[in-house]
Amino acid sequence: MDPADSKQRQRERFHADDPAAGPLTTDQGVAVDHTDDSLTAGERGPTLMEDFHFREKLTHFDHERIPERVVHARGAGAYGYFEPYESCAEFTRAAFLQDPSVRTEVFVRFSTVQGPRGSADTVRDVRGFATKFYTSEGNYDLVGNNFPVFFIQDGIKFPDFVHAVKPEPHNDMPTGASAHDTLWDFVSLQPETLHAIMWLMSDRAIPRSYRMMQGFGVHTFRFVNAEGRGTFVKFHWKPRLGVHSLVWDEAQECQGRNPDFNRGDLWNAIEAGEYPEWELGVQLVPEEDEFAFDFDLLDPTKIIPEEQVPVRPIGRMVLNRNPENFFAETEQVAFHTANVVPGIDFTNDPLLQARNFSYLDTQLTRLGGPNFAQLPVNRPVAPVRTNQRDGHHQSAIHRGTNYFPNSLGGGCPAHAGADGNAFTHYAERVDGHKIRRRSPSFQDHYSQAALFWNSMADWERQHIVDAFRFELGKVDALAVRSRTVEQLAKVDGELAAQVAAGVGVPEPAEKATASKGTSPALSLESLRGEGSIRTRQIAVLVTDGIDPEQVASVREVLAAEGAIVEALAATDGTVEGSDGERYTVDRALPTVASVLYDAVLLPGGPVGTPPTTADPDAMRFVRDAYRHGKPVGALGSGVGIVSALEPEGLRLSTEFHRVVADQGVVTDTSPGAASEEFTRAFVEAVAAHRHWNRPPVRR
Ligand code: HDD
Repeated sequence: MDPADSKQRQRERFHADDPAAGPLTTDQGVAVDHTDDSLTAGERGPTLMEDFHFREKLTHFDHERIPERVVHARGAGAYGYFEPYESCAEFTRAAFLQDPSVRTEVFVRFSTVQGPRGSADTVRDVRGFATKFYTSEGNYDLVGNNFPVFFIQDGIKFPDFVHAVKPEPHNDMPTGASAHDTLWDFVSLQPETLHAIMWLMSDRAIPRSYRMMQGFGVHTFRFVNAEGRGTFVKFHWKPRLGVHSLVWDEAQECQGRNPDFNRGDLWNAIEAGEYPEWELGVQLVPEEDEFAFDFDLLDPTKIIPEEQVPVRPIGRMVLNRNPENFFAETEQVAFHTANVVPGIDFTNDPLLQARNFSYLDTQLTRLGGPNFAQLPVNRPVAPVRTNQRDGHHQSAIHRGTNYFPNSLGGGCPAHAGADGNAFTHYAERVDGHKIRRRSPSFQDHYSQAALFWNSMADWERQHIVDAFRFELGKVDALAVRSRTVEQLAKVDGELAAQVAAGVGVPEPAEKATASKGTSPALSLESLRGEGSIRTRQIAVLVTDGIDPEQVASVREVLAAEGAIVEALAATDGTVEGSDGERYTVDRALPTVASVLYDAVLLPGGPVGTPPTTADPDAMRFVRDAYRHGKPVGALGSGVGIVSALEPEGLRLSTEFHRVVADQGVVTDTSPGAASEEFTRAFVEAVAAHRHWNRPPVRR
């Protein structure tokens, strides 16, 4: 039996399938013959208190909701496994990092932070990336985000920060958005937010897919090996598919077209057997190098640039199973930074220290008492033997004694012996005065914000400027806009000037650019992944008269490369091909939009077919795809559709009967089946994800 299945087998014990035979019953098992009408005094009379079935049904329903998470309320989760590439015994004694042949099951929950449970997926926000490893030594939770830095340095500021970013207290607006006065008021007064704010304004805050984003443990943690030697460690998750993002205009449209864009993408990929995969990497810093950096390792607003300490890959995680019940699993899962296993320990990062208090505390309320570790998704696969008893929702019938030491229970459970695998806290020497003061080593808030800015490609910078202009443009208090721009001027003068010009405030006089070199690893340009087009959604716009051979020739290649191809037409049903046959349409254009696809292909009809510019939905589709930097392929008379957009600013270079690939627009006016050259160029354009070297298109 595969030990990696132990969590799945444990879950099966909790499946509650209705028995195949037998009638509907009450919670007490009494058969119910009629659940459609209440018990009333006469046909038109009042409902009777006596109706216990009515009362039980309504009472249960009335209590079906639990408090949503105060942050990260909206999420999507999946099960999978982790396996190390090799033993990490040199650095840590954590059992799940020792043996490449041992798989450890995991549950991962991705989330947005600001919005409530029912908010849209594609908002501008940090994404949570929380992993629960069900290890043989107990649960280990790596509760990370898709940014490597946080907005504040000390957890005592967390309520302030969250109050500022959440909807405003008087009117509960805006939902799922940071573009409002209170957040920017806080930012402008609290420069430690700036580095994370740069990430928030970048395309990292609008991921194309949970499967295409990085994860970070953020804090410096500590590995401890069997000899008790500590090594500082930062955790990185890197997606196999590369890191890809949406563009802001598209992300906003997606919020309406498909609010479940990211959770649906994760669910569908797993159902289709396209299991998302991440590599776990670590940056290791020997303890003697603690002070070798120009920032403090304990400061969670700082990264260790990868060029300074390379990320060492240590294993991979695959998500291969969707939950069976959203509430039972994804909603009730409880992560906690203090869920560590022997070999992984904390540092004195004041944000981490606060988190180690907060998660258990919040779960007591959210999950209604102290027994939530018994919920199937939270149960460790390692044996649990505690003297903790009673409390709300205790579902076990414990027998025997419940205190230590005892003789009446045979002394059980006893302390783990010296040779056992007990967790022993790292014996760090600590001494100092009690003070309430931020360490002077935490004071530089600008250098790494500048490092991030310096490391961006031109198009990434443009997107950052646009994001600042959008966000601050929604701020009513002009003083807040100005103060924020003044802060930006301490990061980079050019950035501040461009933002100032967009939001109607004066350019700051003082521009002390905190130039700090570059870290190429921060740019999305360096994170494209393996260049595959697997699971990319490609729309093929078809209409009557289409050349079926042309469609089939491209479709076959795209499908073989793992892309998901859908034929869209003005209406559902079928279209008539140029051969007189009818071909099935996958979706009607009015039910979808370009923002739901990664690329668009426009096949044509036989020689002489006029371009299909008539359908306004099709024209909008192509224009949006182009505007959002997406690959556009056109064949035969389909090229006519693309060229019809030229007056709108689209630059198109086509040559008669030749494949031309320019700025992600791939064309060939030849009739008949697509050439290999065309399909190769189109696949390459899709693999590149987006093309930013296009001139702007009129909106
Ligand atoms: Fe937190 C949830 C990640 C700082 C307090 N946090 C939560 C979740 C993630 C993170 C991914 C959702 C877990 C899930 O899916 O259930 N939080 C982070 C990261 C942080 C961070 C990466 C900084 C490095 N958090 C942070 C601080 C505090 C909290 C400083 C409080 C002092 N976080 C919470 C919480 C939540 C939470 C209030 C809400 C629901 C929950 O814990 O279970 O306790």
